[in-house]
Amino acid sequence: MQHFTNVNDLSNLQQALQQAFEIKKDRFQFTELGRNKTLLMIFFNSSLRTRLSTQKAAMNLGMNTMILDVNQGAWKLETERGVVMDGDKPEHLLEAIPVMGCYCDVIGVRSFAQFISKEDDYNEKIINQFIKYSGKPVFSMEGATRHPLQSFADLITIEEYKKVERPKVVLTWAPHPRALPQAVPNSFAEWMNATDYDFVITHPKGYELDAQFVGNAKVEYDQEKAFEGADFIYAKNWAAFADPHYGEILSTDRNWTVDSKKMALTNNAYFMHCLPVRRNMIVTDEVIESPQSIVIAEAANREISAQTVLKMLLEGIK
Ligand code: AN0
Ligand code: CP
Repeated sequence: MQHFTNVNDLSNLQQALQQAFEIKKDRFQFTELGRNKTLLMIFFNSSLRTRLSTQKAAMNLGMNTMILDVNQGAWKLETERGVVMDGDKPEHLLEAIPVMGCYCDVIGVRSFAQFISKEDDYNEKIINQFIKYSGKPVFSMEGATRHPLQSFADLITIEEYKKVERPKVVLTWAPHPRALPQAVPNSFAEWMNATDYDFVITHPKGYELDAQFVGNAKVEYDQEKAFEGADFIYAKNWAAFADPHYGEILSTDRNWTVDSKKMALTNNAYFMHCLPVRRNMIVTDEVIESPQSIVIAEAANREISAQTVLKMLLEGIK
C-alpha cells in the first residue's frame, strides 16, 4: 500500500481484517519489518488516542518515532500558495513538507476540517499536499473528511462483539457544545457501507452528511425508531454539512443524548464512541459505564488498526 486515507486504499477489506486479527494474537511478530525505519507523526490538532496508539503500533513493528505538534514549537505554517508572507507565518508548507520528508520513511498527518472553506476541507487540501510533496508514504490520522484508523478499529471491534452475521449498526448524531467535523461519521459510514451490515444513520433534519458517504445507508430521522432492534449504537456529534450552514451548530437538543431509556429499545446493543466524549451531552454516565459500553475495547483496537496499516505501508516501501 502506498498511502492510506480511506477504506479503498486497502485492496481487500476482509484480508485487512484477517491481518488485524493475526497482529492482535501476537503484536511482536513483525519487529524486523520496521527496523531502522522512522515514523514521523505531524499533528495540526490535539490527540490522545491517535498519538499514543500509533506510536505504540510503530514501536511494535520495531520503528523509531518522531512527533511534531505543529502549533507547539514549530514555525507557524502558511498553507496558501501565492501569498506575500509578510504576516505571522515564517514558513511555507511547500518547503516544510519536503523537509519533513527528508527525515523519515513514513508520515502520519492529523489535520481537521477548518470550516473556512468547504472546498478546501473536502479536497483534503493539507493531507493531499503531504502526499504530493513529501516523497514518502502518508497516512491519515484524521483528515478533514475521514478518520480511517478510527473506522478500521471500529470495524475490528464490531467483528469481535457481533452475535449475528449481519448486525444492525446505528450511527446516531448527539448534541455537543462545539462545532465538530464530519470526519468520524463520514468515515464510519464509508467503512460500514463497505461491509454487509444493516446500517442506519439517524440525525435531526439539517444534519445530512455528504451523499458520497451516506451511500446506501438508511437515513431515519426518528432516533427511537432507528434504535429499535439495533445491535450496535455508534454515537457522534457533527456540525452541519449542507449549504448554507456548513460547519454550523443547528441544534444542541439533549433529547438526542443517548440514555438508558433509548438503549432499552435496542437488541441489548453495545454502545460505541470514538472518544473523547462529553458525558451527559453525547451519552449519559449510566450508559457509558454500563456493561454494554465497549468504548475502551474500541480505543484499544486503535493500536491494532494502526499497526495493520503501518505494516502494509512498510511492505510497500521499495
Ligand atoms: C474530534 C472530532 O470530532 O473529529 C476528534 C475525534 C476523534 N473531536 C473533538 O474535537 C472533540
Ligand atoms: N479517537 C481519537 O482519534 O482520539 P484522539 O483525538 O484522542 O486521537
